[in-house]
Amino acid sequence: MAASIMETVNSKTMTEVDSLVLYVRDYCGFCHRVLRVIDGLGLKVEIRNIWQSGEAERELLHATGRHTVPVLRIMDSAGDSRWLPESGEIIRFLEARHSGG
Ligand SMILES: N[C@@H](CCC(=O)N[C@@H](CS)C(=O)NCC(=O)O)C(=O)O
Repeated sequence: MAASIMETVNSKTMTEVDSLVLYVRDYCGFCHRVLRVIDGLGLKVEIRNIWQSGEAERELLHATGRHTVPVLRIMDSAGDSRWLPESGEIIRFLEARHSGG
């Protein structure tokens, strides 16, 4: 998993990775951990709450087959999405993106 994250970071310039979406729900400590990092780094990330949006829930379920959050969706300029589960991996990705790496 770690290698694939770094592949994502390294194989695309940051301008090619054009949008990030974080799937979360209420009462999720792991989600809050990621949200705090996003806030701290000042990153622009769209938040989709799967308990508040049936559409968001369906998107997540379709992509991952599970309701587990947080999951980061990395959408590139070609319209392709990569889905990154695991709060620790998401935080590493966001920190690498923030540092331009
Ligand atoms: N190892 C995962 C744990 C994520 C996790 O346990 N999320 C909880 C909410 S805090 C969840 O979505 N549980 C419901 C489920 O897995 O269906 C991570 O670090 O992101």
